[in-house]
Amino acid sequence: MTVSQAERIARALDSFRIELPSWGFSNTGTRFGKYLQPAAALTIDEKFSDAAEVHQLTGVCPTLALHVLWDLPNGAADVERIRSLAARHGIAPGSINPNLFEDQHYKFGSFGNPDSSVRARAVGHARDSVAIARHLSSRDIVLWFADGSNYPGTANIRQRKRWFEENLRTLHADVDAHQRLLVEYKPFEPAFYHTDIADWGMALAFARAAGPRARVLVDTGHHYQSQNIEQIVAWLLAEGMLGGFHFNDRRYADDDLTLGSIDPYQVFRIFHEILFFESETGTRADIAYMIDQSHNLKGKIEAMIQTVVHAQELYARAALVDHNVLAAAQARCELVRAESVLRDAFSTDVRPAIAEWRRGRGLPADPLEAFRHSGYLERITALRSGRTSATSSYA
Ligand code: RM4
Ligand code: MN
Ligand code: MN
Repeated sequence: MTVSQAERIARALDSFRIELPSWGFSNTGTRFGKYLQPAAALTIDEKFSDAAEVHQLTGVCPTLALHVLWDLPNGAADVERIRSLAARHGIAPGSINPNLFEDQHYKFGSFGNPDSSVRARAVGHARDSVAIARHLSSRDIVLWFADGSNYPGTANIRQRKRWFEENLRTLHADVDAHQRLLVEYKPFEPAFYHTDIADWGMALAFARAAGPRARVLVDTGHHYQSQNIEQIVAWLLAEGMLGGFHFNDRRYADDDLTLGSIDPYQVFRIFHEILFFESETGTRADIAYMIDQSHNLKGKIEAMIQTVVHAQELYARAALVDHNVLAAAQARCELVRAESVLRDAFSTDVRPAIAEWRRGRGLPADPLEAFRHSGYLERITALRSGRTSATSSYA
């Protein structure tokens, strides 16, 4: 590793921040059941505490994504409580996630429900979420909809599209100049015939229909098998419409596995497209990098640290791509040379350089080891065990 490579890595990591999900610290499971962990967070206080532990060891996770129903069950009335927890733990509230899929009213949809009173209720909840975000100085409101249908002929797809456009426009009118609406897509589940926002094209069309403060959110687990995700990322960047990511990995469906655990090269290629865009345009892409993982079997905090460390390694490797050599090889159609530029960067062991970067910032060189020796897990296990989980989960 040359000095200039180490500097490139340091520069890249200096500006790479990752948001943690509050729901990733609580007891979640599969649709078949949950294996409860004695150390899992039950309260929002505990979620902030766990996030602070991850941030303290990694130094790059200053924000916590919040789910309105789970973390602010009383809506705006809980804002003060969240504010004081954020101050106490040194973790700022991150993206605000409305919940439009658990309420019994949403059986046939939320923004796309044929019943106008249910649509109004859904928009009302989303507007409350925008207000909560404003009170918490959170920038992004992440919109994920379970809306869809299970059988052919049972839903008017074009009519639902119109309702979505209408409702997104209404919601967008509430968004102030510092906020953004991030529209997430997902091909299937819980709906198994059609999903109202099934792919990036639909999310892009809806974001454009909503208004200028709306962008697309790419959840890396929300694609069909073998989909070229980095091409989607490149297109959204070119269109100025990439707002953020939900990091996770998948083997089969929306598995919510650890980022890069199945296909690290895929994550590397996504990061490469972003960094290539930034160096070509001389601009910084305004992207919110967020984790959306629920660890069923792994220890929650340990898995979160592992994810952050892994994301940093893949980002650092992507930062090693020599864009000048790559552009020249692409222009001359030197295929093997061009591909090798990526492979060489991907094959580089960046861990010593990252450890150095951490040491230089007063962080533990190996956050996972540091966590295992911190005594935090033993402390919270003793404090938290013996209680029964009262939190709901979507899984
Ligand atoms: C979805 C999607 C959303 C998350 C919900 C609970 O699959 O990934 O981001 O909020 O799950
Ligand atoms: Mn997601
Ligand atoms: Mn998901």
